[in-house]
Amino acid sequence: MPDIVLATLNAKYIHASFGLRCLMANLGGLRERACMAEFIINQQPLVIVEAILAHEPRIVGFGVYIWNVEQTTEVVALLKRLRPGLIIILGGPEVSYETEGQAIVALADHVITGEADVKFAEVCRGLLETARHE
Ligand code: B12
Repeated sequence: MPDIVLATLNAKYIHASFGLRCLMANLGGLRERACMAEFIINQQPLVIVEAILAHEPRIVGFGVYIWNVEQTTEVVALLKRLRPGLIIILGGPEVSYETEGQAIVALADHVITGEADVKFAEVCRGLLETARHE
């Protein structure tokens, strides 16, 4: 089972997420402990949540864009209700500027603004290391 799930809600099935693929490619040694889970904005939040939790991850990273912020907020709220210990990391253009006051940011554990190719791997490595020593 992967420790890290990289997820996003695309607007349509044909719009695959380049952002997630960049993060995945830069995970280094953590790549084998991660998987991608892409959905579309028309799917029910509970269906998305079930699919993510089926992987039994410790960290879920969401790519947040203008077209999915509403639905992703619902998904993150549900995940936190069902698995309060699950670590949620957000990134993407919709959470990269003026993040204060955003409902989704208040629900998340970490937000990485801007390009996260290197930073996402660093943050995950730190979090998984800390958990191992607790
Ligand atoms: C290609 C593209 C599209 C494509 C495909 C989108 C897709 N889902 O793949 C198409 C043509 C479909 C498209 C359409 C639209 N787009 Co567009 N698009 C782009 C564009 C030019 C490149 C995106 C890209 O692949 N970048 C390269 C990747 C590697 O970067 P990235 O996605 O930003 O990911 C990085 C970070 O954001 C971050 N990150 C991403 N996900 C995650 C997840 C985690 C956990 C973390 C930590 C970090 C993280 O790290 C990544 C690597 O550095 C950008 C502009 C740009 N220069 O980025 C606009 C952009 C994403 N689009 C934008 C908009 C507004 C739209 C439209 C709404 C326009 C319209 N009015 O119709 C539509 C609707 C979207 C739809 N229907 O899906 C805005 C989004 C603004 C926002 N706040 O979200 C952007 C930023 C352009 C802009 N400056 O306004 N778009």
